[in-house]
Amino acid sequence: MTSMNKYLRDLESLSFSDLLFAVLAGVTGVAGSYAAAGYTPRFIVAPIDATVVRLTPGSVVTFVIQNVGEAGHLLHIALSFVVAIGLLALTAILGLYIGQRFDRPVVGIGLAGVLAWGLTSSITAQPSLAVGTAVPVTLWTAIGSTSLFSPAHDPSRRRVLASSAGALAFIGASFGFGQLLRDTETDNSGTAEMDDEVATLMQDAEAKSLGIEGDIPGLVSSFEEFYNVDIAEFDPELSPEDWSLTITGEVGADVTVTFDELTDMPTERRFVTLRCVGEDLNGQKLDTAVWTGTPIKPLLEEADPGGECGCAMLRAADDYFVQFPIEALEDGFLAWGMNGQSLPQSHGHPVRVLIPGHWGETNVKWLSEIELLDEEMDGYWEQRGWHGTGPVNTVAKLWSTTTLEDGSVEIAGHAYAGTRGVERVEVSIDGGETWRNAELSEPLPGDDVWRQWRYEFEPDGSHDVVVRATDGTGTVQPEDRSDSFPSGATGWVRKTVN
Ligand SMILES: Nc1nc2c(c(=O)[nH]1)N[C@H]1C(S)=C(S)[C@@H](COP(=O)(O)O)O[C@H]1N2
Ligand SMILES: [Mo]
Repeated sequence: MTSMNKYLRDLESLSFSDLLFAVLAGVTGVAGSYAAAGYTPRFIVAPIDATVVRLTPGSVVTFVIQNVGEAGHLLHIALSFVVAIGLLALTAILGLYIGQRFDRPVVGIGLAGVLAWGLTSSITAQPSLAVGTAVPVTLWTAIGSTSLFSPAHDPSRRRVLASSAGALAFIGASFGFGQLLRDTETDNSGTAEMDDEVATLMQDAEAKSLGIEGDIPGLVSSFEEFYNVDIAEFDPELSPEDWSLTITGEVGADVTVTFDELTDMPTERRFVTLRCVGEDLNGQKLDTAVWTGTPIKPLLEEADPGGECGCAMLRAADDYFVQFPIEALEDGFLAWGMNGQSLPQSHGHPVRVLIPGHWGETNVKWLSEIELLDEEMDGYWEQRGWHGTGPVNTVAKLWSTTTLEDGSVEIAGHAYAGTRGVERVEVSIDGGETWRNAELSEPLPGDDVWRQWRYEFEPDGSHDVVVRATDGTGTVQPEDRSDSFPSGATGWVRKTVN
């Protein structure tokens, strides 16, 4: 016990300069990892971030989505950086302490390097890339030790300045290097040639897009426009060779399909629209692409689903999971292409599923497993309070307002009602008193596609503009407003136009 106390007293004797060098070790260690791995799942912050996301209580996630919104992911990524820096700083502290305690600086320096390397390799499972972290940590522990064992012991201002400048230069260089890796490595899309059939569909969409003056997507969203919702900051990196899908659980027989087997199945191209349950009423998490893939039904039939609940859990390589009825899954489409290119990493490379007319969260990216269940279970978002596994709500967006050269006003947007289809969009310029039909784009082939609408009027002072859609069953989009949480936003989009 007494010796323990003695160690603790020694620990207290660690000076401000020790802490400074430890923090420099932590920060440059993270930078070194970035230089070696880029902004990929192999970067030390990535697995830490995945753990932070997994451990964050659902109520906190929901609060952040509702109150912080898009910037919310900055909170968990910042926390993950701090954790990574702190862990590496600890290895340096330990090295400094041991070196000082036993008067063996070299042992302490070596220890810090080995610990930093071991820690990074065990977190990232990348022993060789972990050297990128170990080197700067070792270096700063060494510099810290020399200052300790120098007679002056106290770092002069000049020394601190020089150290900080050195660290900054290192971080700068690492950043440049990591960025270079990021640019060269991550883009595994764009390998496939656009086939004729996709090209024809894209031309069809182009031809049917309304000539809208305002700056809004056409009937097909480009890769730059297409929204993204990911539970993880770092997308899984899967090559087609690594990928397979297993259908398991309450089945007659497990079925596993590889990428080559999948793409040998009958190939189709489909327009499909996706919409996130978490978006605002007039939000932009609503997009459409031409997807290349194959229907899931033959694979499901081969597995011969059983199970009491008639439901399935889908799982993905990023540990995402969602459960919904087999009935919806049966109409699913396994997609490996998007707008004529192989599926981009951020949209689920190499394979995702598309579930017609259902909220985005059922459209699992990086799909790895389908488990048929006996009992219903919550998925990732349902555990966090959302109800987003069913069919989408009907909505007409008002995405652009443009004053034309002749002084009239053009308003325009997109409308979507899942598999019910959009039959009509109406506009009121007097707050809902009177309604007029908007111009609608010709429907595209497919039973889960949005349409564009456009309306022009002569302004007369200020107008309370309202829009609403009617779906293919004749049901008008409900007027009652509700937030997106938990079941998707409802109500009519309104906007004051002067
Ligand atoms: N594996 C995985 N699949 C996922 C998600 C995810 O985070 N991980 N997000 C879901 C949600 S909430 C939505 S709205 C859509 C978004 O698809 P996109 O990013 O291709 O637009 O993907 C769904 N599929
Ligand atoms: Mo979503």
